[in-house]
Amino acid sequence: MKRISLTRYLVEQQRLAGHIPPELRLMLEVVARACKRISQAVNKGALGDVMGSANSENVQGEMQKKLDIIANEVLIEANEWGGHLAAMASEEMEGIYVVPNRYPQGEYLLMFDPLDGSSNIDVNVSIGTIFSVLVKPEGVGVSEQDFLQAGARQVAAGYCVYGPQTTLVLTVGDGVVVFTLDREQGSFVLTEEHLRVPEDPKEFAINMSNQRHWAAPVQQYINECLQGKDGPRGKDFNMRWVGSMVADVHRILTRGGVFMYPWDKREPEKAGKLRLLYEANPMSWLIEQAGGVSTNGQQRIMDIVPTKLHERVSVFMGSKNEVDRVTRYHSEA
Ligand code: AHM
Ligand code: MG
Repeated sequence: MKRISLTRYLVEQQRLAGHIPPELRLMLEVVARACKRISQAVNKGALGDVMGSANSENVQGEMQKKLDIIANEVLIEANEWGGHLAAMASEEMEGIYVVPNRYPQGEYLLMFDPLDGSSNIDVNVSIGTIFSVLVKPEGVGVSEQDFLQAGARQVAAGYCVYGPQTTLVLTVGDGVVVFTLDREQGSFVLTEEHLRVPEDPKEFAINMSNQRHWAAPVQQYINECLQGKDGPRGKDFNMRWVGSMVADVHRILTRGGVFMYPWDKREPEKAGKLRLLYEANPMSWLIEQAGGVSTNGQQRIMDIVPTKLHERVSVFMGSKNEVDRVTRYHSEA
C-alpha cells in the first residue's frame, strides 16, 4: 500500500473510479483540515484552556463542554465559505446552519457530532468527530426537511478519533479507508485500505450499568454472552466499553465485535440515546462498507427515514453474525 496523503488519495480515486465529484473531494479535505485543528485543541488539554464545562446546555438538554463548542465552531468556520455546502446540522445546534449569503452556496449538506464522547474529554480518553454528507434535494433554498433523508442516501461518511493516534476513517461508498495523522508533516496519510470487520468475534460493547432497563431480546443476547463456554454460545466473550462511540466503533471496525446502545426503560419515549443523522447513520455506513451489519433491532438503520433533525435511534452494529443474532431475538420476541 502506498503511503499517500488524503488529498492525493482523493484525487486518485476521482481519476480512477470517477465516483468522487471534485466538490465532494474538496469538502472532505476541508472537514479533514477542521479535524486536524480539533486534534490540536484536544492535544493541548489543560494547557489550552479547553477542558471542563462551558456551563451551557445543548438542544438535547446535555451540559456542553468547552471542547464541544470549540469543535463545533471549528467545523462551521472551516466549511461555511468553501462553496460546496448549502447547510450544516450539528448535535450542538438546535436548527440547521444555512451557509450565509455572502459565501457561495453548494449542493451538499453536512451533518456532524463535533465532539463525540464528551464525558471522556477531561479524563484523557479517546474522543472523536463524526460526520455525514448528503446531497441537497433540488429546489430553491434549503430547509430542515432537506436533511430528513434515509442514511442509504449518504454520499460520504466518516469519523476522526483523537486517541493515542489521530485517525480519520472514511467511506464514499467504495469500502472503508483509514488515514493516520502524521503530526510532523501535518497531513493525514493512508494507512489502511479495504477495512473488513471480522465475522465471528468474541467481544461486545454495551453500557452494562443499564442492564436492568433493557428489553428482553437484549437481556437474552447479553446473558448468553455472559454464560460463555458454559452457555448456548459455547465460547467466552470479552467486554469493552470506552463510552465514546467513535472509539468503540473504531475498535469493532478493527478487530470485530458488536456495539449496542439499545432503547431502555429509563426514558421509554426515546427510541435510544444516540442520534440517527450524525451518529448512527455515518457509523452504520462505515460498518456496512466494511462487511458488517447495523440495525435498530427491527430494521436496517440506513433505511429509516428521519422525521426530525435530532431523532434518536436504538443501535446494534458490528460483526454480521452477532448483529443478525440480536436482531433475530427482537423478531422472535
Ligand atoms: P455525546 O455525543 O454527547 O458525547 O454522547 C454520545 C456518547 C457516545 O459516544 C457513547 O456511546 C454514549 O454517549 C455513552 O453514553 P453513556 O455514558 O450514557 O453510556
Ligand atoms: Mg455523540
